[in-house]
Amino acid sequence: MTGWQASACILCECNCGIIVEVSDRRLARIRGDKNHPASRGYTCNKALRLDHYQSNPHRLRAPLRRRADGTFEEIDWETAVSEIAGAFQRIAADHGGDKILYYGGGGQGNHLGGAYSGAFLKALGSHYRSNALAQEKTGEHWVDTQLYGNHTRGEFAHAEVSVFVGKNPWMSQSFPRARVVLNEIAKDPGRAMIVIDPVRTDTAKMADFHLQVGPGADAWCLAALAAVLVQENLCDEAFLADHVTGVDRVRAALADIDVADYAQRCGVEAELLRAAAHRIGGAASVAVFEDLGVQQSPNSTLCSYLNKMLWILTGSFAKRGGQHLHSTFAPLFRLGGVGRTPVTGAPVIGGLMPGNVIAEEISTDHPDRFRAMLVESSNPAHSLADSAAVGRALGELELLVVVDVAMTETARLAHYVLPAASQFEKVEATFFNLEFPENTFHLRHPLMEPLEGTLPEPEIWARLTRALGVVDDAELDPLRRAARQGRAEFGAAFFEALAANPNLGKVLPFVLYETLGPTLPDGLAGAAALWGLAHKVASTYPDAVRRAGHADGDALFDAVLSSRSGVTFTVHDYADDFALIAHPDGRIALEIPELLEDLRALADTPASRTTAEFPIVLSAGERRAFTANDIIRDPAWRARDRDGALRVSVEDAATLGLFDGGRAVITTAAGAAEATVEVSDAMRAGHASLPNGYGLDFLSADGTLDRPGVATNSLTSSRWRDPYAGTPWHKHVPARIEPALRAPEQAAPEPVREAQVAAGGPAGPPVGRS
Ligand SMILES: Nc1nc2c(c(=O)[nH]1)N[C@H]1C(S)=C(S)[C@@H](COP(=O)(O)OP(=O)(O)OC[C@H]3O[C@@H](n4cnc5c(=O)[nH]c(N)nc54)[C@H](O)[C@@H]3O)O[C@H]1N2
Ligand SMILES: Nc1nc2c(c(=O)[nH]1)N[C@H]1C(S)=C(S)[C@@H](COP(=O)(O)OP(=O)(O)OC[C@H]3O[C@@H](n4cnc5c(=O)[nH]c(N)nc54)[C@H](O)[C@@H]3O)O[C@H]1N2
Ligand code: SF4
Ligand SMILES: [Mo]
Repeated sequence: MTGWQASACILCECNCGIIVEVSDRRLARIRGDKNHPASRGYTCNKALRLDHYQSNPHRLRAPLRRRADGTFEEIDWETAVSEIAGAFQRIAADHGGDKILYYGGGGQGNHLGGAYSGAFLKALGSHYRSNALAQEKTGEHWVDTQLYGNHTRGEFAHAEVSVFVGKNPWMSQSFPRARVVLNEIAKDPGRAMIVIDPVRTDTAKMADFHLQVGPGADAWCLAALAAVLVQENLCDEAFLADHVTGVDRVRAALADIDVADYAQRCGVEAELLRAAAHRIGGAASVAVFEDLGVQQSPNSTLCSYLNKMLWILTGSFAKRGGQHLHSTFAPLFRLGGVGRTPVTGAPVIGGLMPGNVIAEEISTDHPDRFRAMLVESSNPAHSLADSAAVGRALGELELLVVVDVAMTETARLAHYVLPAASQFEKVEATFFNLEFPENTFHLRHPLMEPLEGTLPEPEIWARLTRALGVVDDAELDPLRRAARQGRAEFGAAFFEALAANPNLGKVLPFVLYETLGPTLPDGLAGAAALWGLAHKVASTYPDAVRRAGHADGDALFDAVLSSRSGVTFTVHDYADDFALIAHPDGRIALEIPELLEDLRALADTPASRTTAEFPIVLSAGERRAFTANDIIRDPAWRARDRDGALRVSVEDAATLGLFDGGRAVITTAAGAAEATVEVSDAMRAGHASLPNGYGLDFLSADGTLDRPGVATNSLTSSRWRDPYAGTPWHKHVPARIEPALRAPEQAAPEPVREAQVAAGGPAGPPVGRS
């Protein structure tokens, strides 16, 4: 295959469309794809370096089985599939299928595999699961569920006032064309940006109002903002009367707040805070984005609740530039109430247990402990709090199977490692479809054949599910025949087969892959599961799907298959927001009693959680220009910040005796690590930050092991978490920082790596980057 081909960047949830020139299996040249309906040619600096993912020397090339001495041997796929299926069946028979825990299911760019592993797990009777969303979004989801039953997204491209709470979109992106949109807001005197962040981030520098809160003090700041709205009559009373219930109790709680006192406690000048509240209250539209700065800090769930007050009290809903409910191609969370984990009784929200309790749910003699774990496209041994405890727990499992493209920290602990084809070698897609009024879905076609020895996940899961023997293959023959006849025939046969054998319903994606899959165009068999989803989408949002130009589910499925750059699958009217509220009365239910109690308790709660022993707040895992979770392992992909510097304030540097480029030791309750120091006037005194995605092992071509930067979760503790959602407080780790005693290490010179960057990189300036 040659020439420019459409695909997408896989480094954050935006999944910007790119076009790629492939040469010798490398992503030789990369540009933004102007035909992508959401990104329209935009990329950030990171997309151009994706070949460091594709051509990573750590790529797995054969299934691996661990020997008794801890080393691995290569085995063939047949052996791997039969042994793994057999081992899981034994665990299910001995202890029950619910003792098998599933972690992952997709990173920033790949969610198709997770659609199929679900069938394998269901067939085994496994239902407990977790992934990174339970390290960030489950608290917000719990709040969303009670308020309106769905996820919301701000329409920043048109919002008069954009509010970013613990969110640095200049670096972390997360909504379409983020830097273009931020520049437009900054340039337009009629619009405003409010940033709530202890750090003067690149986004904060562009803001009209930077509320530089003390770390962890957001609850007081947000409560005061909402209080000003209530106390100074800035609410949209007509909207509240028509569309919101439970307002009175909320209003009463906010009316009591001493704004000046709360402003002081959160470290923001009362006048600035009031001015920001008035800007919100006077705007025609307000959109709010909360992210890790609050989701991974104390009072996280309360903060999720409070920041939603800003747009609900001002009625910034169901109108251009406001906050919106939106369609989904496939939901990221399961519906239903809050469950409990078997050992610690931790909350299971949206079907996900907190990552922070996983080690405790394994390392115990409790009869209901997890015995086996399946990890797909995730690196929990590195990304979960308290890596040491997680590593020990994974080591105690009777069976650990990892599916990944690379030999990760987690894979090294596994009994079996299965090598997946990369995201550019198979059909892929994500379900990060979160926009309104127009929502898009992008099925990426393979750019090349899978690397020899690897398989796409849909094929891996089909082989494993087949090996379980839960479906009689002959039963699928009528469906195979119908699929060859046509889509309509297949649809009819499919529902007939389901009615006749409800067991097929348990393994639907598998059935679709086995029957419809072979009839799909070259290399797209893995898209078969989307047929069912396309029908679901068309029946859930019939008008919006038709407005987007798709007559029905089959038409939508065909459009998804044939469009190389992505399709718009729903086009909503603003009024549709009301219909997307899940509550039977169609109203937002503002009162959440537990959280109102917490709101009242703020008056008597100290904001600081540091101690004399650990006086500095460490943000463990900041997004920077060259971080991308654990997706790219080769440190050469970074054009700068190779060591992942520890950023400290000018004041702290002076007091602690730290200097730019020097080394510091960071000690927390969980552990200690050494980092290179960067003294930064963007940091507040008492606050320091380390980037995410560092401290990964990298074995270079010449066999030397490299592990630049700090693996942040060597410093985090699993008990340090939100009481409602169990989400970690990674952004708020009390720490002690001291100059390292030994001489600063010389940064290793890396001529070879620079050459690799050149080969993988240049494609002109990034489109859309200013
Ligand atoms: N470059 C890059 N982009 C990414 C990623 C990446 O790895 N690299 N990862 C993607 C993923 S998985 C995610 S979840 C998103 C996350 O995106 P963000 O949440 O924007 O990323 P962070 O930098 O982790 O945290 C955001 C901000 O929180 C601030 N913060 C720290 N403590 C506090 C506090 O107490 N209060 C407040 N208000 N703010 C605080 C930090 O200073 C930081 O600016 O980014 C996505 N985009
Ligand atoms: N201390 C601290 N910890 C954090 C955070 C923090 O800010 N601070 N952030 C948290 C957040 S928000 C997130 S999202 C998580 C992210 O942490 P994880 O959920 O562990 O995900 P990633 O780091 O993105 O790892 C993705 C894995 O997928 C693999 N992969 C890539 N492509 C494919 C493929 O096609 N198939 C398969 N099977 N595998 C593939 C990569 O090799 C990599 O191992 O980290 C969390 N942990
Ligand atoms: S914003 Fe940047 S990292 Fe995110 S998908 Fe787009 S190009 Fe990739
Ligand atoms: Mo994330």
